[in-house]
Amino acid sequence: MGFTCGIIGLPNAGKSTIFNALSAARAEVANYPFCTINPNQGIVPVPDDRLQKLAQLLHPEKVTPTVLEFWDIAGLVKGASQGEGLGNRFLGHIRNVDAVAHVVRCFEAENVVHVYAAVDPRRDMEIVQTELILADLQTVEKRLTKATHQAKVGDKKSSSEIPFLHEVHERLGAGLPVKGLTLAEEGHKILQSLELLTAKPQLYVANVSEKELKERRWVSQVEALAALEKAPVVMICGDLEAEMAELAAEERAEFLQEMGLVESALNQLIRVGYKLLHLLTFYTTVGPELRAWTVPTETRVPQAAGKIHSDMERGFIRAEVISCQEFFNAGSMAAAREKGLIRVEGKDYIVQDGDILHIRFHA
Ligand SMILES: Nc1nc2c(ncn2[C@@H]2O[C@H](COP(=O)(O)OP(=O)(O)OP(=O)(O)O)[C@@H](O)[C@H]2O)c(=O)[nH]1
Ligand SMILES: [Mg+2]
Repeated sequence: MGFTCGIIGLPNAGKSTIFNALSAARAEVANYPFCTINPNQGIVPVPDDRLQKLAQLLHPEKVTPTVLEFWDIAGLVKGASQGEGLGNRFLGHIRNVDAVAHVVRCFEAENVVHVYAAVDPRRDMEIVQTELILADLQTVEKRLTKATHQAKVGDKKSSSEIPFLHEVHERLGAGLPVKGLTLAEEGHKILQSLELLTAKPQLYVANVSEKELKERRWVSQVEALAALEKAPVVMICGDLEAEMAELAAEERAEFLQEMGLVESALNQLIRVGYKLLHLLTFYTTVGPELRAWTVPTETRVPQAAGKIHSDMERGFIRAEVISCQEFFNAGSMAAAREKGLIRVEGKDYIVQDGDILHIRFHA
């Protein structure tokens, strides 16, 4: 199962433009609100310098990067939580993602309608945030009504939920996202089962023009609001990235150089999204294939092995482990082995970002 990042925002913020550039999947790009009726899904490889370096040293026949899935979600409007626009459909789709990339329009374009007249990132962000909070309030209220009812007929579990639900309700009622609320452990379990929208990790994408890239008139507004929730901001020139996505790899590198950029903003978006999800990468070399894998931080090695094959988790014996960095220093597996750099770890070992794993298991 992969990890998913939903792209949300107001209509005409540039979500599909960015999604298209990201995935080469063909979501409709049009100057028309709601051109995205179905959520479009796209899978993108996670840019990874270590994997490239490993490939140079190991000469595998095949190199497989790890991926992140992006969903292009229909635009949200004021009143979505009450069913306005594509309200419920919108909210249903976003419940299924692991993280949210919120695209904020920071570009002026006479030919691209803004649903609320002029460019105003602060207002736009507040509209979206308010809708998410209202939707969460509904979810919590529904659950509260149910729990209160069941508590009355003597259900202990339901009555123990009530104080937590009130806490969550109070926070949302104050106009704040659930994320950042500290609850007792029991409360966190209840939170998880509620799948609240404002509990999801969120990053902001400021979709800017080339002019705004230099002037930062609106971007600073986005950064100020994002800072309040400690959310990262990525600046993207949507139409420029879309153009770049059409280019061949070499031409793209030239284009970047001309623009004075080190990497495309899309790469940055993918990496920030990956970090936001608290994911880490480990590597395996099995036969001719060098492969990168993704697991959440704090994953133990048998569960990590289970990503590769369920047999490996079930029959797990031990893992041979070396960090990429140590491997790079040694220069080859043979040298690493000679220097005793390859550790043997048991089932309680917690996988670290950049580990190269060799799993021993009973078939
Ligand atoms: N000038 C300019 N136009 C852009 C930029 N990004 C997107 N657009 C244009 O804005 C229009 C809408 O872009 P979309 O990507 O379809 O917007 P969306 O957020 O997916 O909109 P909905 O799916 O309707 O919610 C298109 O005509 C794009 O070409 C940008 O950075 N600069
Ligand atoms: Mg769209």
